[in-house]
Amino acid sequence: MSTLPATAFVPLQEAASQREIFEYVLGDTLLASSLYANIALAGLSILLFVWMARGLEDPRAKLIVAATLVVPVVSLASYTGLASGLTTGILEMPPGHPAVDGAYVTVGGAEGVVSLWGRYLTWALSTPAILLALGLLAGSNLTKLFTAIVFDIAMCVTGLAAALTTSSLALRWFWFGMSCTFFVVVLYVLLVEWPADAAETGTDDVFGTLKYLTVVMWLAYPVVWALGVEGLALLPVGVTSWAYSGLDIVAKYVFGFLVIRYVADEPASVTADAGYGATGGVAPADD
Ligand code: RET
Repeated sequence: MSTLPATAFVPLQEAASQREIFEYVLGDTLLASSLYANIALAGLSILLFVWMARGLEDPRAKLIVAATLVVPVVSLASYTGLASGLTTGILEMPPGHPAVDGAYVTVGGAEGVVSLWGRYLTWALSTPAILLALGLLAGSNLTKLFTAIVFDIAMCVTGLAAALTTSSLALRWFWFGMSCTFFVVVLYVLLVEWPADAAETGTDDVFGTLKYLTVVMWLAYPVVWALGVEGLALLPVGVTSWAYSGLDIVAKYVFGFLVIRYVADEPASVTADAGYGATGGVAPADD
């Protein structure tokens, strides 16, 4: 008969079930309200935006509205996933992470940080829609639209990698740095390329407002990541979550309201020309 060494019986960390996480979230009023408030606001925004855009005829104006509508639609699904425990997890941080001595919680059999990782995943769907609406308003060409959107998706996916990496603290920050580098490309298009296009298109007034709103709000997201539970752990999970939720309210719903109000009031400045339906905005070849 062989005897196993005592270490073989050290209990392994168990994963918390979705139900345990769902109940944990409900029990933390600050955290729960940061999620449920956004579910309600996303639903109301969808209804309001559809109502505001009723009667629009032009296909390009409708495309801007459709892109803007994607944002609360994705948000509704995103926050439902977070609140239900489907896209929220309890993650054990790598050695040396500041949360280990303070921000750890025990949920079911798991001990770690409450990670609302579904946010980063769904940003990869909602932020391209925001950029599509902005680019169309500015009168961007396809090259700039593609560049902004691809680097934006890369920013979100590497942000997700930063949040989910548990092997090494240095690697978490390496992913964070990579995500910030991709963000710089998005900022360049927003601050340099599209303002020039908007001036030519004649939408520079509304684009100027939306550009500042977007740049100021978006810059705060990496700051919240760095200060929140997943970064330096200076903010507790409920405050981190509310910081993102508050930014989302302005960057998604207030933003969407301003876009649709402009398109509904002045559809002429964003109207498609005759070739739009046939070419989708791509110039036909000469031959
Ligand atoms: C992360 C962490 C890694 C570094 C950077 C980030 C930037 C996130 C941004 C998110 C914007 C989200 C919006 C959502 C609306 O639906 C991923 C936080 C640069 C800019 C506007």
